[in-house]
Amino acid sequence: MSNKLLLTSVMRPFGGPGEGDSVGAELFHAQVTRAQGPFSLRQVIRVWAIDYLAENVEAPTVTLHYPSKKELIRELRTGGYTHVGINFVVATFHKVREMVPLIRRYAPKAKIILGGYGTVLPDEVLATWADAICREEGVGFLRRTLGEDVTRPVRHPHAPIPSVQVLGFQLRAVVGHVTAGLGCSNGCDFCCTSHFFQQKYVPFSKSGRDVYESLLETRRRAEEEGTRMNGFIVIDEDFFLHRRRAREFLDCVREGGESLSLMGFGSVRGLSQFTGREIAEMGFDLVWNAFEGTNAGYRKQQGKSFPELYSELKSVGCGQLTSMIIGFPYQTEATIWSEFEELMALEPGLTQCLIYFAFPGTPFHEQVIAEGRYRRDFKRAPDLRRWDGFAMHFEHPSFEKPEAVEAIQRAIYEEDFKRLGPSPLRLARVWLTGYENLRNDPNPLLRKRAERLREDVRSALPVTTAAIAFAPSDAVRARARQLRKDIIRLTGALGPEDHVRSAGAPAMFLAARAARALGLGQQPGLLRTEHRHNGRDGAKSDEVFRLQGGAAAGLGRVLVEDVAENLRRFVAKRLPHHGREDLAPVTTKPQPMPRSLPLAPSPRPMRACGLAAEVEAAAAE
Ligand code: B12
Ligand code: SF4
Repeated sequence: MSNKLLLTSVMRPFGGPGEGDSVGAELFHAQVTRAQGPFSLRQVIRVWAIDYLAENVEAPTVTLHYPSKKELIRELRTGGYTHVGINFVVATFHKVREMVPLIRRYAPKAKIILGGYGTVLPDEVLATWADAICREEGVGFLRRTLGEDVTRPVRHPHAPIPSVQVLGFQLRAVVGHVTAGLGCSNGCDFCCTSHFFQQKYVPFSKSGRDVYESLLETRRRAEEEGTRMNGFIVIDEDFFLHRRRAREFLDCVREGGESLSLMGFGSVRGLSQFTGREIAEMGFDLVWNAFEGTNAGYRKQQGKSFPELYSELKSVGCGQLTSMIIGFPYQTEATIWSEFEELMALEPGLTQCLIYFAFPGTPFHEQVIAEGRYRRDFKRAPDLRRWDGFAMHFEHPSFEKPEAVEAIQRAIYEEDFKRLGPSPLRLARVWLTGYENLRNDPNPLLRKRAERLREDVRSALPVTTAAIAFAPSDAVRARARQLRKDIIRLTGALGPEDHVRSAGAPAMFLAARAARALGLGQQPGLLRTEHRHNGRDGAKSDEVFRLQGGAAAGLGRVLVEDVAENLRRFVAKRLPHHGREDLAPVTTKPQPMPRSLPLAPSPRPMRACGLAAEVEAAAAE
């Protein structure tokens, strides 16, 4: 029988009882701008892992990004699949345990393959839920598993996501994506992806030209399909660390003469190898940079000082998403707040604060087990749903109650918002500075950048009106007023469209607040793509707006699903809820990164709880 492959993310809905409220399909809203209410940036991110896999095997393949249980069952029933691959992380392993019995029931002949960073869990926890486990670069693994040619080069898929939605306003443009490589050689003690690949870097793009041309190629395809692509995300743990490749990329951009708009990840160590102007020429408007903690002592923090680096980047219109970690053993409450002050002085456009925690396979995991530092309840039955950076798993020398760290984390997000305000305006301020400094620059590429930044800045005008009306503090209100004045002063008076949008923004704010409070339209929608199947090869660019859920995913269906889910949660809250499983090997035994588990000839036996879930699935039908 020839192979037919289904690749899927875990199922929606997210945020059910016992699940971390950060565990969803969005980066900004769930983790970064979570305290910013309706000002929060909304952008559902598809699971690029399954896009890379689908693009690079020969078998006909379907991908499902964020299906509901019903949608998954429909696909399994009708698809005739020989293999089903699931991407998951540790915090969504409970969803895998719900999905596997469905696969066994509705596609009983299909082999189940688990992949993604959830596979750092040991075989004794995972093996009964899978026929194969991929703990390496997945394209090679999947080709081997399907008996395909493993020597073909890896191709980048056309896998755009919707552009960011602000106050419910969705620009009809998409953002392109390229993963330049996996893993990282910096080897920070807690870092799952670095140790997943044994601190080695696995490049998908060996040259800067490949990165550049892949970006242009995905945009060309979007344009051919009649959709505007107004920026790109480059996934690579530390793009700038690969100096030769990044420099070649810069040469290509210079040669092309067009100002690109990019978001990417860069450590101080990597970024310090380039000047701010070079980073601006490459096209970076936003760089995710790790602040961690002043005394964290990681190699990646070495280079220019934070104030020097940030002011250099801001002066050319490059904003920062700055991530901080709390819960390091050296930190007391006072240390955390003084480090937070340093971070606030940098005025990042976006701030993320996570609690220090340990994934299996990392040196930090080994260390906390050796020191017996896991909290008692985590030793007995760890709640993997909270392996999300928003729960304190350890005893800490300076905090009698570990939960106190979680309270500080909440306070940090709130304080960040109260002081610096909505992120769209913080970023607009940086882009305005870039516009002001570069509009008469002798370098034509940077002058083009200035013009592009001017457009972005003007699109923030409506947000200033909403912020003046609904700011979390007087300081933020004053910032919003000043920004509005400066935008008008530097980029020109409001046109009729600006007036209409600015007048409508407070109403959009209230509508977004109500939808959130009622739990309506907050889940992602299903994106289904077909490859080498039914004459299709991937989704059309404008189909990706469905990911944003709400009206884009079919308002009637979304409302029915949301109301049913709200009711289910209302009932579930009133029932005793445990949610912890006996998964003690995760917190009691050191786990060096286990190896991949190839396909076994016959299915592995299901555990009792798997069968119970199967019965439940049948009942739910
Ligand atoms: C983009 C991203 C997201 C996006 C998209 C989610 C997604 N599932 O892709 C969003 C913002 C939604 C997200 C959310 C979360 N994320 Co996230 N995310 C990432 C990020 C930055 C990039 C992932 C990516 O797209 N890489 C590019 C693709 C091409 O590579 P890849 O994923 O590594 O896939 C390759 C292999 O791993 C393998 N593979 C992967 N899946 C499969 C499946 C099969 C069947 C096979 C055979 C192989 C295979 O093959 C691929 C090709 O080689 C990574 C960090 C990183 N740099 O990898 C974190 C990361 C995956 N996220 C992480 C976490 C913790 C989360 C959250 C729990 C955070 C939170 N606080 O809520 C949520 C969970 C959400 C959810 N529903 O699962 C952790 C996972 C750690 C772990 N061991 O569990 C990571 C590693 C970050 C970190 N360093 O801690 N995330
Ligand atoms: S620099 Fe970032 S990606 Fe690299 S090892 Fe450290 S935490 Fe991981």
